[in-house]
Amino acid sequence: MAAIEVDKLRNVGILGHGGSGKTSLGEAVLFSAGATQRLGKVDDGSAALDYEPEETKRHISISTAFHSLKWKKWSMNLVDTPGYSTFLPDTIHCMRGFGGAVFVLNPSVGLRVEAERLWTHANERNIRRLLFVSKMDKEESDPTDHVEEILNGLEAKGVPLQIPIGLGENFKGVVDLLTMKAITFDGDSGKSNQADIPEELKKAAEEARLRMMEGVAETDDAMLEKYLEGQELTADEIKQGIRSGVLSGKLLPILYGSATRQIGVSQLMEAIGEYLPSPPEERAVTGINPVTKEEVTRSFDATGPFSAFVFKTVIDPFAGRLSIMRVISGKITSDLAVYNATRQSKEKIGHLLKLEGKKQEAVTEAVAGEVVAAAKLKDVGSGDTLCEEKSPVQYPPLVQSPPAISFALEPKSRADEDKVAPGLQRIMEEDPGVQMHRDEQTREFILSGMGQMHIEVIVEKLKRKYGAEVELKAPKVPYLETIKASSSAQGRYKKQSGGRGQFGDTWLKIEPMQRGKGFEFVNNIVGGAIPKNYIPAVEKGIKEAMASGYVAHFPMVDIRATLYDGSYHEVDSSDMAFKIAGSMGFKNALEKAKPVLLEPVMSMEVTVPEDCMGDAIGDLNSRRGKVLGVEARGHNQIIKAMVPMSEILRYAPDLTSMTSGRGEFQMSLSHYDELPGHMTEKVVKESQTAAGGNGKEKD
Ligand SMILES: Nc1nc2c(ncn2[C@@H]2O[C@H](COP(=O)(O)OP(=O)(O)OP(=O)(O)O)[C@@H](O)[C@H]2O)c(=O)[nH]1
Ligand SMILES: [Mg+2]
Repeated sequence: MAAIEVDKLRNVGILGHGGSGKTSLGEAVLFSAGATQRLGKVDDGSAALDYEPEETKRHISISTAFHSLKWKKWSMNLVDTPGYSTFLPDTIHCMRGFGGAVFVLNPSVGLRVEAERLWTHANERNIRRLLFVSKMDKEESDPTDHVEEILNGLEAKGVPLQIPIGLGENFKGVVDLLTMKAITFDGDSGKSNQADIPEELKKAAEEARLRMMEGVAETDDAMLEKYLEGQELTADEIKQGIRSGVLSGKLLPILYGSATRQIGVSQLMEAIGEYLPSPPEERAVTGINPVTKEEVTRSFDATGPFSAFVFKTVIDPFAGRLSIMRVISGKITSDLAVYNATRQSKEKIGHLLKLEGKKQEAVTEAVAGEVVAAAKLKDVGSGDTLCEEKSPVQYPPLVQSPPAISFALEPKSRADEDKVAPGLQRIMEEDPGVQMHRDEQTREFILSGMGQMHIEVIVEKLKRKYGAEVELKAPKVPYLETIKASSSAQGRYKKQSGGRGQFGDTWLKIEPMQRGKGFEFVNNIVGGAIPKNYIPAVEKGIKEAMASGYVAHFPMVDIRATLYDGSYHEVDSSDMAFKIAGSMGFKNALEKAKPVLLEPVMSMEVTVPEDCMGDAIGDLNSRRGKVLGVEARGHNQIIKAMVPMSEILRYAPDLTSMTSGRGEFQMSLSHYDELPGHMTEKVVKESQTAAGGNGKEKD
């Protein structure tokens, strides 16, 4: 295999809302480039990028897929991500694998909540983007103004590279504003012809070209001067201007097309090559040196010391566990000894594979910027950094999304029982949105995920891959707990028994933190009141106490705990004693800290026909919902609302009967709010019943 030319490499993600046409676009790109022999279709299950049985059955993407291709002088690695909110945790993690993306938009659908979320994440990760307005064969009115409006809302500066020729069924191609030529396509063959701009589009094309030049000129003083003096910018200048505008994140080129009809696909590929960054042009990645804790910044440089970030794990039926990583500096080879900076352990690389849809191809090396999978590593999980032991670096870990829905799982038979836990363990390695724990009291498996469909997918996978059949029981709301006041207390653990005693003594202050901040531990011990080596044990004790809650045994969050005093005993103190003292101190402090329950609140978008709107809003209000606004979309109304999860668990059948099956909704976890006081008792009772009716402490 020829060595890769890094400056010609484009790692491109495809991002956009659920069903916007990402996979279809990926398939069209692969087919145009000759990477697949026929055009894969989502609808008949033939897509190379949606190959898992759970995906082909539902015609949606559930897990991110990778495929490489060659196009002209460029090597591309396409990363097709899921778009439905239920499956976004995987998309968000996989954003660590690319620095450039095609954002797919359907203007008639507008900006969906999940698209907005992805946009924000892409901004945070400095992912450079092109906008592809897809499904133009379905757009019945000229989308250009609407696109601009959406982009204004996102505070993005769009520059048109094209205008569409024809709409809906008559969509034929695009006018290229750089060459001022009309590119039209023969039927659905993907073959195009170039001609002069049709008379009726000339004016619109001129205007759009001006908008493009204006946008480009604004990013560069010299060009702006030339432009304002009325001089034409050359094609090369415009291209260069767009490129630097995209690389600095200031410009968003807009292209139009149809994936299923293969219109505008090669134009998009050209734009990917011309305007999206090669790895060395992406922003360098900052981590820390795990030994000195100093910041370390690595650019995508193949000559640097090796480092890579594992952002996804796949359990392949044949190849075993695949750790999918992006090489950030240096190179990885198939016999390399590496250091896992996250787990502080050594690993030996064995088989290296490139992912081609569901297939893999063996490779002997991968250099900075490339995405590669290593098979059967000993102890590596998603979120780990691999590096050279003598130049260690640890990149920021993956952010976990809190689960939105929980069910109790019941194995169908005794034989299934033994397979459930190991099966779920492996599914959790692959899927960042899944969480599972065994409730000690009820001995139930509690499975948490991002939504109803997500849970169904997990159950199917559990059966297909691991032979475990389960039934789902009533969903549980993942409440949390926090405190509303600050307080201080002592935790003193002393035990004198036969031989060596146990002694640990801590003074803690606990205070509420802003919602979403999690947990912070502050060590304010001065003068060695507690020796340094016992401090981590105190923190561990506090964390354990937080995990088992106070009001109704739900995990506690948004608390800062400050250890400010204590004492120790030369002989009797130990990690164990300080862990218990930390936990006792925390529990003592809780008594005066006004602990309360927090409930998850969902952000909802309910689409209903006009005549059902009053009923739908009334119903949301009766569920303690807050309606934020209503928007018209064709004959439908979209109601945006915030509703506590406990009120909306069985919404689907109610909405169906309210709208005679014409309504639909999407929801995702928005935030946690304090549970109204009068409802606390009910939740406490439920948690006691779940714990066996005795209301005993969990720990
Ligand atoms: N008419 C038309 N239909 C399209 C086009 N692109 C995709 N579709 C259809 O839109 C539906 C969704 O397409 P997908 O490619 O699965 O969309 P996606 O964005 O990958 O969806 P998720 O990955 O599940 O978020 C399918 O029924 C496609 O056939 C297009 O350009 N024109
Ligand atoms: Mg898809």
